[in-house]
Amino acid sequence: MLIRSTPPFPIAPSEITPEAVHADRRQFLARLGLAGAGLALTGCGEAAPPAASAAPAAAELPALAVGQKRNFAGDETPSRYQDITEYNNYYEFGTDKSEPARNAGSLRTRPWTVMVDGECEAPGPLDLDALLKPHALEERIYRLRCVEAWSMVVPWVGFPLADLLKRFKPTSKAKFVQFFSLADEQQMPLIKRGVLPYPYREGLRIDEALHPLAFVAVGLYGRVLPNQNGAPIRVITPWKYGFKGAKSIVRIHFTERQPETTWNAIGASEYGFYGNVNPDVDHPRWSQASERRLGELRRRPTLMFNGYPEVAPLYAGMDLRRYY
Ligand SMILES: Nc1nc2c(c(=O)[nH]1)N[C@H]1C(S)=C(S)[C@@H](COP(=O)(O)O)O[C@H]1N2
Ligand SMILES: [Mo]
Repeated sequence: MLIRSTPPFPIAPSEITPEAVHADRRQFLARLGLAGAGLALTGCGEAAPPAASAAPAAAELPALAVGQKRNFAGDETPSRYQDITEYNNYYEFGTDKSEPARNAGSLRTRPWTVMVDGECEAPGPLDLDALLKPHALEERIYRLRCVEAWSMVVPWVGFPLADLLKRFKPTSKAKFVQFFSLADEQQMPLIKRGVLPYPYREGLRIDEALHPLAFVAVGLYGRVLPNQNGAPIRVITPWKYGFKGAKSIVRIHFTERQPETTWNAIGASEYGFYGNVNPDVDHPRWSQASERRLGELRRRPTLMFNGYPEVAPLYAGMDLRRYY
């Protein structure tokens, strides 16, 4: 007999059979050419330091008019510009951390259109410049913690995600919002080879997306976002693992059902839909208790919600070991 407690949200990770997860994972590794090689794709927390490479120097990117500046990382020092822009995860441009900086020069960020659809009263395609126009830019220094157990501190430039989403008037049925990255094989070398199921997509519960910490980034260190960091527009949810923040967004989709997300589809046991940073819930293949901060020698303890406890009420009453 199947006894079901009513889950607060559909399709809990635990409802997916381990067999399905393993099959997915094998297929995924096969696509990467890694099956049987005994290679872990992620968890490369001890990868080589960023190589000096072709990333444009900060001074080459246009400066942004930044108003308010706020530090959400306590006394922690922002990571070096070079580390932030030459050590990236952007699989459309390569799976090695140094590849996005070398390959993302082919990304054209204008003209750029964002399609907004689903459960909202004001859908439609929006030209990026029209989309950005009403928003005053601010700087927010946030920690960024990758699920692979490395981290950095980034001075993002952008504006609250809630301010953007409210403009589209989500309906009462909009329980979730999904973000799609560009998937253009002309501009992105790895789309055709299918390293991930593209387009890269991510999603948030609507109340998470409307939380004041959820941010839209269009720049860093006072300048336009380098392509490898997700230009021209990306999502940042600092209390979640980095994979929750889709880069180079071309579509925003409001939906009633929990949407499919790229990493969760590949391996739900490894990459939960929630993706909240949690030192007590280990990845099946490594501990999440500590992290390697780029530019530092000693590991740091990982903080619950990445040091943003103000998001805890979003998860009141939820078992964070089950919904991870
Ligand atoms: N489209 C897309 N978005 C993405 C990724 C990706 O591969 N493709 N990687 C994610 C992961 S795993 C992380 S840790 C962050 C890294 O952002 P950064 O390179 O700006 O540090 O981007 C996220 N967004
Ligand atoms: Mo990540």
